[in-house]
Order: sequence, then C-alpha cells, then structure tokens
Amino acid sequence: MGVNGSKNHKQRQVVMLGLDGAGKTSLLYKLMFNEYVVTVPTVGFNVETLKTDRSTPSLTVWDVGGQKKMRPHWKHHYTDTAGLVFVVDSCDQNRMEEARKELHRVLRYESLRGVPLVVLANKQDLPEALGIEELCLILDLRRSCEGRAWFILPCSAITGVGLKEGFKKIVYLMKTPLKQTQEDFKVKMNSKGVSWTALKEVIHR
Ligand code: G3D
Ligand code: MG
Repeated sequence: MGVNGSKNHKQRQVVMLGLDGAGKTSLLYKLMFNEYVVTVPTVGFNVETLKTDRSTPSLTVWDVGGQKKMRPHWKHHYTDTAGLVFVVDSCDQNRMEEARKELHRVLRYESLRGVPLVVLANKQDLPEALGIEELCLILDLRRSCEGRAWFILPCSAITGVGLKEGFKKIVYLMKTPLKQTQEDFKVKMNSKGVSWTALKEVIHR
C-alpha cells in the first residue's frame, strides 16, 4: 500500500527527489503540460499521473519537497516505490556535495534496495551546466549504485529536452531485470559498433 492509500496494479509509483531548486516541479509540469510554469518552493508534495506508452502501466509520480526540513519526510514516500528519479541542478556546483550526500542517504535506505534509479541532470540549457561524465564522478554513481540498475541523462525543464527520455528510461529499468538491462546495452554496442554514446551508456551502468 502506497502513501496514496491504494494498491493499483495498473500504476507504478515513482518518487522524484533532489535538493530544493533542482527543478523537480518545473520538469514535472513541463512534461505534463508542455509548459514552463512559474514554481514556488514545494511544501509537502505534488503528485501526478504520467502515461509513457500504451503497454506500460501509468506512473504515479511523487514530486517531494527538497528543502532541508522536508528531507526527513522523504522516507514516507518510499513504500511501494518502483523507481527513483533524482534531479540535480547541473549548474549548482556549490551544492553538489550536499546533493551527493542526500542521494547516497536515499540509496542506503533498506526498502529502496535494488530499486532502479534515473538521475536527471537538469538545467542543461545553461552554459555553465556540468556534463554527464563530470556529474557521474562527483555524485560517485558507479560505486553507490552497485547492484542497482541506473542511468544518468541530461535534461532541461525549460526546453523539455531529455524529460520524456528520462521517464521512459525509468520505466525500462523498472520492467527489465538488472542482468537483462546490461545485456541490452551490450547488444546495442555490438549492433552499432562501439560508439562513444553506447560506450558511455555501458560505463554509466
Ligand atoms: P524544485 O521543485 O526542485 O524545488 P523548481 O525546483 O521546479 O521550483 O525550480 C527551481 C528554480 O529553477 C526555478 O527558478 C525554476 O524556474 C528554475 N529551473 C528549473 N528547471 C530549470 C531548467 O531546466 N533550466 C533553467 N534555466 N532553470 C530551471 P526560480 O527563479 O523561480 O527560483
Ligand atoms: Mg518543487
């Protein structure tokens, strides 16, 4: 039973976390309405239902407030969580260490063991945004995500780039056994030759 009090097998619960200001609410509403909305800091949470494609159950996406005082409440959203989306502000180098610590704290949580993770590297429309490789290292994703399917993607809540892909990726990781996802990446590499993109995908696993 999720925090919404219902157990609907046609819906899977995805929790979206990240520091305040990372862009969670903006990207959720850009994705839903294709509109860039003016946000206010989220107190509590927003919850929306997303449909990625016909064959996939819809996603109940919980956008949970990221302010320091809200973070102890994140755990109340973990029950029945099938996928995690962690949003980082790719430009906020001053708070990258704080983001890393919060992400690692989430990943250590017992009931989230093995739950797939997609990291959305947001605000890529800004010139100072850090790249995926750099964020991968700073957030120490390879080590902290051992035994878990994970992926990191660049995105922007302003342009909309990467948002659909990010949620499609979490659906794929949620419905595919870990071993299979690794095989899929290998096949992709073989069929296309060893492209840098495919190689990065494998590295990021
Ligand atoms: P949160 O829900 O994670 O706390 P919000 O974050 O969605 O409230 O966004 C925080 C601020 O970041 C907002 O600006 C918002 O407009 C901005 N923002 C969100 N996503 C992007 C993005 O992809 N690119 C850029 N350039 N800005 C983004 P304000 O000024 O209202 O604080
Ligand atoms: Mg918010």
